[in-house]
Amino acid sequence: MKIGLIGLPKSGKTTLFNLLTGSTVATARYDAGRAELHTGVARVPDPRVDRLSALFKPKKTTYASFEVVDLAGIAKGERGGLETKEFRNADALLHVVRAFADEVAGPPDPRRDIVDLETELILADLEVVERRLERLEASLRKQRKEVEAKEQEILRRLTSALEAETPLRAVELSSEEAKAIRGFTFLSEKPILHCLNLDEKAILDGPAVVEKYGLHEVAARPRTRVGWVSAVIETEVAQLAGPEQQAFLAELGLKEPAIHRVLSDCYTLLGLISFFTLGEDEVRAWPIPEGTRAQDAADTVHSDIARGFIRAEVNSYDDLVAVNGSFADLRAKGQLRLEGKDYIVRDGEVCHFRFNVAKG
Ligand SMILES: Nc1nc2c(ncn2[C@@H]2O[C@H](COP(=O)(O)OP(=O)(O)O)[C@@H](O)[C@H]2O)c(=O)[nH]1
Ligand SMILES: [Mg+2]
Repeated sequence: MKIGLIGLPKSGKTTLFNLLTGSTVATARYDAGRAELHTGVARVPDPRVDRLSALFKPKKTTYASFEVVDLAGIAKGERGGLETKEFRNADALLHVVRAFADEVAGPPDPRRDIVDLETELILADLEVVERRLERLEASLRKQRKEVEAKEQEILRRLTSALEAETPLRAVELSSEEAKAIRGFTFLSEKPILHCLNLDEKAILDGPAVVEKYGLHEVAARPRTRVGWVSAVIETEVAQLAGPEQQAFLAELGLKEPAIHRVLSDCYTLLGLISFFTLGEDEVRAWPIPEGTRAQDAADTVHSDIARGFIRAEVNSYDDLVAVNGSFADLRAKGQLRLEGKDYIVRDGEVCHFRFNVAKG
């Protein structure tokens, strides 16, 4: 899974990238801020993983993670920059929106910046659709092919949506239609998190950004979330640990680092849930799309386990914690279930896969 950071130059993308991935890429106060491309891995904090790790004391603890790409800033009318394959390959977009005053760019206007970015995404998609429609028309004039006629029909629908300034993520498509257009990797189809980057002095406005900046309509759109962070102060928070960090957070009026929420927002936006595997070697959270079958969940661990899948031993996180990690107790209480390959794994379940590896 891959998240693409997007937004105007100087909105705080690289600052947020460093926070998300624990990197230390230089942020740009004065340069053009455009010739950049960094990738890193963000760990998704999960108190359940911490608890399981404390119970089972494995050699290694692995959190769910996703890849983050920090790209060049995209200013209004600069959608050429959206053509990079990193944008196209992203599973979701994290739009960093400046909500702090900047001496050059002036007072912030998050609503304007959100509308402008969405417009760029929509126009970029419209160009792709129109180009394809021209070719389809030419081809259909020569010879009518059913597949192409069908594609033309779908693309015409998309054109009217885009012309009405509706992002494609808000257009309802059948799974067949969605499949037919997947290859285009439309930008306005990707789920998006508009993350307002607040001035450190305004951090307590965080929970009220939707009201303060008039973003109700934006927040209500499908596969769209509005969140917030104050990237510079969060960088200071991240440099502290334990009681010192707690004390600093309390001083700021925060319960936990805001970046934790940004990470779980991204996770939710991607439609991901976690299942856990436990062992002496490793306690690990695995991200899977909601609605994943047990055999496909096994495949994220190892393709051999999926191929030789027999059964999954499944229990809930809560049940396991309630008996302090004793599988004997779980079994005695009938809370350890055996499930087949089509079982739909739910968030927070612990899975142990039984499999055999066929020879030959
Ligand atoms: N006051 C304030 N300044 C910020 C914040 N986040 C980023 N900046 C500043 O904005 C400038 C540009 O940040 P950078 O992360 O390089 O932006 P990018 O061009 O979007 O990658 C830097 O000087 C940052 O210190 C913030 O939350 N508050
Ligand atoms: Mg940058």
